[in-house]
Amino acid sequence: MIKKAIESQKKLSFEEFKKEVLNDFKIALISRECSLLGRREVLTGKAKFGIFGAGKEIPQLAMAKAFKKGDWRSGYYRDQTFMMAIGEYNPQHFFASLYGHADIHADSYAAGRQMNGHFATHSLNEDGTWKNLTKQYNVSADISPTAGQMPRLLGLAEASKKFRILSELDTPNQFSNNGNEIAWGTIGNASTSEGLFFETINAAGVLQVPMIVSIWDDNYGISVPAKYQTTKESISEILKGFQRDENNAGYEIFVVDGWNYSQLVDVYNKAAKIAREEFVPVIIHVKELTQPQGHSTSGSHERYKNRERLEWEKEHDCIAKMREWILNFELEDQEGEILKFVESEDEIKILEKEAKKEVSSAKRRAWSAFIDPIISERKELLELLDRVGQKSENKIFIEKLKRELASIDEPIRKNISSIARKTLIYLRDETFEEKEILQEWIRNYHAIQQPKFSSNLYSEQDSKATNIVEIEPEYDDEAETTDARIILRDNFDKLLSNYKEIVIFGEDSGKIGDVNQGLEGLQEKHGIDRVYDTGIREASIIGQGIGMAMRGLRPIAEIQYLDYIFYAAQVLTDDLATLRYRSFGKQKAPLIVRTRGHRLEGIWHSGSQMGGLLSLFRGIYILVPRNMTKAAGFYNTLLQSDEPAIVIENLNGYRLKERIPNNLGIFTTPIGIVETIKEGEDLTIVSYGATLKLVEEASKDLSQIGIDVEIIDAQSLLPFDLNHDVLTSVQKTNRLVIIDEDVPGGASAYLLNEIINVQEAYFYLDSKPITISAKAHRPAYGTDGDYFSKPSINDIFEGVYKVMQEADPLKFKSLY
Ligand SMILES: Cc1ncc(C[n+]2csc(CCOP(=O)(O)OP(=O)(O)O)c2C)c(N)n1
Ligand SMILES: [Mg+2]
Repeated sequence: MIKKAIESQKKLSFEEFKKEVLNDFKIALISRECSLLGRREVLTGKAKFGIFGAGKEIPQLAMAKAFKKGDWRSGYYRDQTFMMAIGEYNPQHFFASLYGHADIHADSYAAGRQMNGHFATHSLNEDGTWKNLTKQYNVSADISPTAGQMPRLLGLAEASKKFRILSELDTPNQFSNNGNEIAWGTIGNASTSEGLFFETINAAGVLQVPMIVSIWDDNYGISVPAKYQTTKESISEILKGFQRDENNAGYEIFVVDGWNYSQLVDVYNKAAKIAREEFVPVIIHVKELTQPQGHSTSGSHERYKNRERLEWEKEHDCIAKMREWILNFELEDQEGEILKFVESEDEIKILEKEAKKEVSSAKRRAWSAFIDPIISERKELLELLDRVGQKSENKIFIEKLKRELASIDEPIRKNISSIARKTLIYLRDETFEEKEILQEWIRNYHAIQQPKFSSNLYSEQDSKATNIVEIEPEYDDEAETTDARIILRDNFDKLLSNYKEIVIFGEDSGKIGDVNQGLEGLQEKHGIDRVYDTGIREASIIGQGIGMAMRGLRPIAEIQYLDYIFYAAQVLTDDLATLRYRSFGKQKAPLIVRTRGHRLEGIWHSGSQMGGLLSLFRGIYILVPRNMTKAAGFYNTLLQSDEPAIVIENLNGYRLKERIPNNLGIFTTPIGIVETIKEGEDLTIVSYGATLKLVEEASKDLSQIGIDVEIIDAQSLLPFDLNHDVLTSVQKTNRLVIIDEDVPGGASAYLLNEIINVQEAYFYLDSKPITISAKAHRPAYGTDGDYFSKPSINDIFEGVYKVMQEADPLKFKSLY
């Protein structure tokens, strides 16, 4: 084994090998010391919460050795040693993130937005352009939900395959070197109980992508032991069916003890070779790990581990084991000389001392970088409050607030801001110059501090999707009308030709060209690697898209029906929607999700659950084109930008007739802009999607009795009406009705809030604004089910009529 380890070190001379081993050991010691001191920082109140990598150090050293520039990691909160070993993390950084230092230069992973232990590298330059990802280590930004890292991992691995086999893509480029990159996943043993783990494992086996999943097995998930987590208490045991053989592609599976440094180095080298060269996914089950400090700072493991287990963990602590190995290591060379890593234990003790010292001085540096600016902000405010107090009749109260702020040992910005704002309450009846200075100080303080916590939900670059200008569709004089799906199909054809980085995939998207044939014939034309079928697994379809988009491809992931998006909703809301925000704009995944919904019939085929999506998917654009030309225009817009979006096509619109534009692939539908599709004087109706057709029908009936409505198509729900065109309309009509087929209080309530609260249309209303929506239950099946569940033309007519009747009861007599 030792011989092998030496060979696998590429026959380094013993001195070099020794240096590397001791260097690795030192990294492990530093990492452990961080965990120990980190816990203390939480217990003494300097940090709020901590989750650390203690007990998992040694396998991460081995993984780091096999991890090359250009590779990607999608992992979880235990990987601090790996991050240190690849040089992307140091103790000062560790403490900065523990303190929640809201500065990207201090906490370069998340600018204080994430709990510690959530890692990320920077894929983007300051101006939002891509860095050369082949020249750096890449760590996709971690998320907290257990196994949430798995779907994205699949896409990161699949990207390598695309870069290797798609002849259209020239490599090497800034994203890939002929697809040589491995996507490395890490996951805790208990998290493998999640559906996302199994779904991803199956999908990667089908796809045969260069993915290596390490399972850090410490026998527990917080307090719950393997007996309650995993059949046979062994994940590698139950995954055996995935093992490849002569007849079938599958996985290579390794099982290794987490404290055995030399064996780990050997396994990781082998695994990397298989994944990189053969494109075979690999599982490494790393057993016998421990958790010497318990799960996190919020609890102690003595509560749920018995004495034997605690004893066992002490004996099998991977650092203790490596220490023992280093001490006892002896190798006889050809001349019969005994080679050793250390002459005596003292050398190890020196390393241990150095690690302690390094970590504690890094901690002090991180703390002062964190607290010093806050202290000087407090000082500035205290001086100002002093001046304000001198002038105010409420001096006593202001002095009290001042003392309160001054007495806080370790102030945070909340303390500063809230004392400043409370002071203003005492000054409300007074006027003097210092009060104005204080008001200005508070405004400035918030202008500086708020973006630290709220920026980068969407792109803030000039290239953002809402900046893409509208290009209208153009038509030849003799333009034919056709089934609308043809417009989509021919537009996708143009896009696939124009953008070599596009891949489109989903259930039935390949061979038959999707269930509504919007991709008909495109697999034949553009190849099975660009337009393709997937298994029925919505969450990992989205993961494929996220991972590939993070690596410079332009995936269009299809969710067959909007009703089934909830299988992927966790991935969309936790991963895609937060990516730009949680990485402080340093990572992006411009994924386009294509789906279809609205107005079909039945509990699971009516696709109108917009309110839920609007709440959960902030960070993703939500677009609801009323026809296929509009939809095609949205795809064209999105591909000119770099932000994620969901486009919800109209399920019953594919066979309706539309004219074919002559500028397919070019015309754009602007994002965040409404369209007035009928002008009118009496009342403004805002609606979207398939319901618009009913609104148009009802408006004809209304006009026959002298009610002239203006109809506005929202088109884009997130964001909505950036130009406030609805407000302009309400200023004219003074009445507002919002109509959709979502539940009461769903998307219609969202639109009402936008129009009344944000646009402040209430100033101009002469009637109560109303919403006309579906019933609270899911829509029943069939035409009657639809009629009695969703707003009908009668409902729309009567709803609008009632508003007019209340306004002018003499002219419009009650219907009932
Ligand atoms: C979806 C989800 N459920 C619950 C949690 C709370 N939680 C955080 S870590 C954890 C246990 C994970 O155990 P394991 O995967 O074995 O990793 P370990 O912490 O042992 O390394 C749980 C239940 C979570 N983060 N996400
Ligand atoms: Mg565990």
